Amino acid sequence: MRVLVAVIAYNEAENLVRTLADLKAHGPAGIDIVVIDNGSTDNTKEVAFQAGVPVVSHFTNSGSSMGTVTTYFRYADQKGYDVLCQFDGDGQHMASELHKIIGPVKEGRADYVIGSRFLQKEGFQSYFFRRLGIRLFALLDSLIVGQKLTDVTSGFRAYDKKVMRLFSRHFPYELSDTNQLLLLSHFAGARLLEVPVVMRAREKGTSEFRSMAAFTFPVKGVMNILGCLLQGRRKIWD
Ligand SMILES: Nc1nc2c(ncn2[C@@H]2O[C@H](COP(=O)(O)OP(=O)(O)O)[C@@H](O)[C@H]2O)c(=O)[nH]1
Ligand SMILES: [Mg+2]
Repeated sequence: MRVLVAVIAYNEAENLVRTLADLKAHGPAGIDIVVIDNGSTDNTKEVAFQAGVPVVSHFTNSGSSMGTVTTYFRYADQKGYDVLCQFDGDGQHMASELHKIIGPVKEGRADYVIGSRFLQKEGFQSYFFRRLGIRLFALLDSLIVGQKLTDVTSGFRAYDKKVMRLFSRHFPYELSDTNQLLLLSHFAGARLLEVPVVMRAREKGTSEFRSMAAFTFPVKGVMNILGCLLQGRRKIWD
């Protein structure tokens, strides 16, 4: 099975050096890596080149990390990967934890795996207000999918081929939050699974949720959930 780890990065030159070194030293054997650079204005692209990792670079910044999601789905689908993982370029995710999200997809136990930092409550647990927002959306998403989810904004995820195709071919435009990813996958028939993982705090720079986005995030989230519910179930796997 061919596994692709898509490292998403926007102005992460400083953190990306360590992220790529960690992936090479502690990632599962045989994985391919690609950096999705969201129009960075620093040396992000050069850092990836120097590490010998292929880069897909947006000409301009798409406005949020979700812009990179559409790009990696298309890249992985076009190149025929069997498993695709999202991995943040800011160093919060740990290469040694990758097997936990890849395993269930490889073994055919799940189509969409979320690495949750709240299941074992070890490592970085995020900030109070962010946790509050995550709780609200975890509750709403859990009610809709009929399954308990805890870390619904987690960027540490693995998808199988069907989910890759779903977003690459049926939703080839930019999505605006993870509620959409989860609900549209669920409505299409994906089996979701959360597994416990450990994350670290970001070392340099700030999160995209620590500015105005902290206020727009809940509003956008509720609108996105309503939008997904209006679209309803669409069996568009095949
Ligand atoms: N802020 C921001 N991050 C982006 C963007 N595109 C990709 N990313 C990457 O998305 C990942 C997660 O972003 P981050 O702000 O750390 O969000 P958080 O970890 O959920 O708090 C990081 O690796 C960023 O470099 C973007 O347009 N804005
Ligand atoms: Mg982060």
